[in-house]
Amino acid sequence: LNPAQEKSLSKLMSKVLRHTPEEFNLILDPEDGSCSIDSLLEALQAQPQWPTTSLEDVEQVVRNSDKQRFEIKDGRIRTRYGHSHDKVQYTPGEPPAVLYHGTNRKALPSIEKEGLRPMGRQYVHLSEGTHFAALAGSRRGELVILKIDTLKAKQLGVTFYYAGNEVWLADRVPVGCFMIF
Ligand code: HQG
Repeated sequence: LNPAQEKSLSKLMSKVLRHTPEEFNLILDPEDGSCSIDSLLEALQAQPQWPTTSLEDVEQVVRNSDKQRFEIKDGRIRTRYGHSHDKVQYTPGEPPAVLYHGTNRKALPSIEKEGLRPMGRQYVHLSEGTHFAALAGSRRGELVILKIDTLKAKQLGVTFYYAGNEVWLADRVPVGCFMIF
């Protein structure tokens, strides 16, 4: 795959594994959101643009994903985060004292009023460093990075889940435990 094809296949795999598996006749494991690599390959190959997709192509996308979006284990594949579809189960974890969330200037008034909500996804996405937050927040306009005081959040009833590779998830982050970084 050339870089453009790789990006395009990565987007398709994200769509299948995060958002609309049923559209591709796939059923994901309700616990971890995984499916067998074989069934993913079959689903991809059924797409007009991807009839010859190979295991090597999928492995290339997984290996080169800048944010390590995918995980392959025991012949199965899943996305680590980002799901809008089923609520994948994560184990609650003990986050570092500070986490970051990247958003855009236009969303701020609403976030300052109602806190961070998952919006179209199952969880609010947070990160240990500012890099991931900056990538996320820059997609929709002027970047604003929020700094979350996780101890305060826990006192307000927030549970944090670790999705691996510096990414943390929460059902919500209420007002009173974050500020502009
Ligand atoms: C905002 C991508 C108004 C929130 C990214 C965000 C990330 C509110 C947007 C990952 C709000 C939701 C996740 C409120 C939150 N009022 N706006 N109360 N609460 N928001 O895409 O975190 O490349 O669902 O700030 O880079 O941006 O696809 O979440 O701007 O890593 O792997 O509502 O997905 O990764 O947007 O992105 P999203 P996100 P990939």
